[in-house]
Order: sequence, then C-alpha cells, then structure tokens
Amino acid sequence: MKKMLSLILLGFSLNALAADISVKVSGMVCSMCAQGIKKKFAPETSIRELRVNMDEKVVTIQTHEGKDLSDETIKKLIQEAGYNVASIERK
Ligand SMILES: [Cu+2]
Repeated sequence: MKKMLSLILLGFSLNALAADISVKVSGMVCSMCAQGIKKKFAPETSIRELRVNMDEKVVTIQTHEGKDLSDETIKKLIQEAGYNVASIERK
C-alpha cells in the first residue's frame, strides 16, 4: 500500500516537471505563419512537442520533463517570427 502511494506520488511529480503551455498568438493567418513559428522554436531543446492550431490561433508547447520555457523566451521568439503574444496559459 505504501509502495503504491509513493508510485502515484512519483507519477504526479514527473508530470509537474514538464510544462504544458498554451500561447494565444495574434497575427497568424495561414500555414506559412505556422511554419515560421515552428522554425523559430526549433532550436529550443527544452521543447518536446509544439503544435500550431490555426483555427484557434493557439500554439501549444510541451516541454521535456524537468525543462521549462519562460514567458519571456516565448514572447521573444514569437515576436522575432513576426507575431504577437496575446496570452500565455500554463497548465
Ligand atoms: Cu501566414
């Protein structure tokens, strides 16, 4: 019983170490925009997965466990790609 509990707790803490970030971006209109943003974030090794939802104008970023990507870095990269961050939400 005690072992099971610690396994559950371990599972929670591992999840907590990976960041799940939703970034609302203004100015994205087509798939070229999405490609530009993906390209801009490509060198960031902390990112496990990045998805661009064109309908909702949201970029979702999932980092590797134990890694994070700061709001400042996200804003900087989005701006360098030519867009603006409307909001950043972390789960
Ligand atoms: Cu575009």
